[in-house]
Order: sequence, then structure tokens, then C-alpha cells
Amino acid sequence: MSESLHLWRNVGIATCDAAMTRHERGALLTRGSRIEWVGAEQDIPAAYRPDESHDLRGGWLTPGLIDCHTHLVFAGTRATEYAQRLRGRSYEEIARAGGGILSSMRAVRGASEQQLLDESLPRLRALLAEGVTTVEIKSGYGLSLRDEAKMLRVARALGRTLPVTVSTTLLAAHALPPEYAGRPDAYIDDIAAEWLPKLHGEGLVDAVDIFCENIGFGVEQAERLFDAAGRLGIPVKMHAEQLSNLGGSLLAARRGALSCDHLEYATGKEAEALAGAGTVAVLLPVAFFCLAEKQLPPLAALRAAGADMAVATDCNPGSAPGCSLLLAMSMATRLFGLTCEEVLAGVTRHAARALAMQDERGSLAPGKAADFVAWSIREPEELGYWSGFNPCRAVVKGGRLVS
Ligand code: DI6
Ligand code: FE
Repeated sequence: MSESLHLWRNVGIATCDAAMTRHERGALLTRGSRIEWVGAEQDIPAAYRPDESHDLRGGWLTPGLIDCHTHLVFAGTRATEYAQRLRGRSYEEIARAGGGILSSMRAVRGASEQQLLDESLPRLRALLAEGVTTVEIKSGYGLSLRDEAKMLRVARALGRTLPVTVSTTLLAAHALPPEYAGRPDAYIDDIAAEWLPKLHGEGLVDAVDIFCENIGFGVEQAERLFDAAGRLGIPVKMHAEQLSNLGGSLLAARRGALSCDHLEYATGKEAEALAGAGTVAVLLPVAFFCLAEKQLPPLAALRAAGADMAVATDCNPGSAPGCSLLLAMSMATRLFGLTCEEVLAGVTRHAARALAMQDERGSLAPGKAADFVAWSIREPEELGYWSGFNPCRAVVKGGRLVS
């Protein structure tokens, strides 16, 4: 027997396809976990005989949102460091003095897998309540083979616990752990030769990332890590030009990285390279806000070059303590100057591409996963307009109403 056919009607639909098509009076048909048909309600082919019909009574549907850059698996907080930063100490100073990422490393190493899961779950739950049905989660606070594996297993477990698709990224190259003090090349070599093949073999790694920065790793080290990922057929992404310009994005573009993230200190040259390579530029306004950063990403250049821009939370205990993609969207409009339409594409279509999931997710089209959100809004522009208000009314994941 074929799976049952559900009709979702009496709602506006923002498909988030390439043309950002909207149907003011739209309807959607799902069969099992897939979308069967989407369009204007009056155009539903008569041959369809839905088993069930859901009257959504107005509002709008969008694809399930995708948060394509998070570090949401962590233990403890860094609120005391935040207090220090409010008194004038810089993020970089704190990092160089052994705090920052290393302080989260100590907390993660000291936490059991269960504790890590328990602490991280409310953060994913908060995202789901805002219509996030797909999330990327990075490792990067374990910084040993054992603890990076632990983080990635917790990320996978989160995806089994809640109705959210989790994409995992190995970010062992986030900071230099004390065991490798003064030996950054040896650290990269061990990740490349030993950790990556092992963790990939365990099915824990969907992509590889590196923090390419003055206080992180250099371009040449990124190149060696990317070589190792390439040999295993694992896609790569990069944190680049967040606090300074090392030109990491040029390498990311050259290597066809899925995404290049942050980019505050990128210039027109990097913007063009990313656009030319089809590498998604991921903008992270919450980190910009919480670091009281002044340097804006090269928005006009990214736009002029035709780069695909995504928006994400960067949820992490240091630079972006927050679990609201809706707030990130609002910040992306006001702080970075994105339009509401760019922001919506940035948490759907383009975010899907940043995770190599564009064939499955990120827009409402026949054959794609039936992941969508019903919003109590009058027009799609309200997504990006509200700050600190959640108009999510219902979340459907794989064809099932989940919240
Ligand atoms: N950039 C960030 O914003 C996060 N990681 C990174 O490479 C911050 C990580 C942290 O401060 O804990
Ligand atoms: Fe980040």
C-alpha cells in the first residue's frame, strides 16, 4: 500500500526555490516524508485524493529552517569571560591567556557523554521551537581524539532525540590543545593522518572545518587538512577572516569548500573568489554583535559578485551565546543590511547548499523532504522583522507534525 497523502492548505507559501516563488493562496501535498506537489490551491490536480486535509487558516509556510553553523554541543558557559570583556578585556587577550576555546575544552573534557547531551539538548530544543529542522553541529572543544569523538557522538545522539536532521563537522583544528603546545604542525598532521580517517570511518564526520585565524591556524595548515579531507572525499568548510584577514577564503574557494564563514575582514577579492567557486558565504551576526565587532562583512561586494549568502547562529559559549536563528536573521537585516528576502534564502536554500543538502532540503518542491514551518505572520517579511518574538505556529518534519 502506498503511503498516505496529506493536503496542507489555506496558507501562503514561500517556496524558497531559486526564484523565491510565493503562492499567496497556496497548498502543499505530502506523501509520507516527501513533498508530492506544491503550488496555488486552485491548481491542485484533480487526480489527487488526499487521505487527510489540514486547514492552516492563513499565515505562511516556509521550508524548515536550516542553521548551518553551530557549536551547540558544549559544557558550562563562559559568562565570567563575558563579564571581563564588558570591562574591556578583548576576546583575543582572553584566548591568548589560555581562556576562550581552551576553557570550554576543559569543561567538555570533564563532562560525560550524558552530561554533554543533557546540557546541549535545551539548545537544540530552542532552535526547533523556532522552526529549525536541520542543524549543523561542529566539534572543536574536545581537541583530543577521544573528546572530539565524544562531541560528535553527542551531536548524532541529538539528532536521534529530537526531530531535527543533524549534520556533523569535525573542527578539531579550532585551537591548539596544551598537549601540542608549540607544535601546531604536528597537531594538524595527527588530525589529518589519524583522527580524521578514524572518525570518518565511524560515520561521525559529514564535513571538516578549520579556524583560519591569527589565534587559530594558518592557510598552509588549512591546505594540508583539506588535502587529507579530499583524499577521503569529505567536503570542507572554513572559519575565515573573522578577526583579521589571512586570506583563508581564497584557499577555501580554490578547494571548492562548501562554505566560508564569518568573513568580517574579507574584501572584494575574497568575495569574488567565493562567488566564482560557488562557496556559500555564511554570515554570523550574533558573533559580530556579542564581540562588539565594528568591521562589517563586505556585503556589497558579496552581492555584486553574486555570492550565495547564508545566515546562522554560530551558537557557542564564547563569541555567540544564543540559540535563536530568528534573532540572527533580524540582526542580519539591521546590522549587516541584508534584505528580508536574502535572510530567508540564507536560512533555507543557501544554508542547505552550505551543508551539501540542496537536493533534499532548503526549498519546497516535489521530491524534497516534507520539512516545513507554519508561521502566524501576514507576510514573509515578518521573518527578519521581529527581534525577540517567535511567530512559529507548527513544525512539520518528514511529513509529521512535531511541534
Ligand atoms: N569562531 C567563533 O566565533 C567560534 N569559533 C570560531 O572559530 C567561537 C568559539 C568560542 O569562542 O568558543
Ligand atoms: Fe563558529
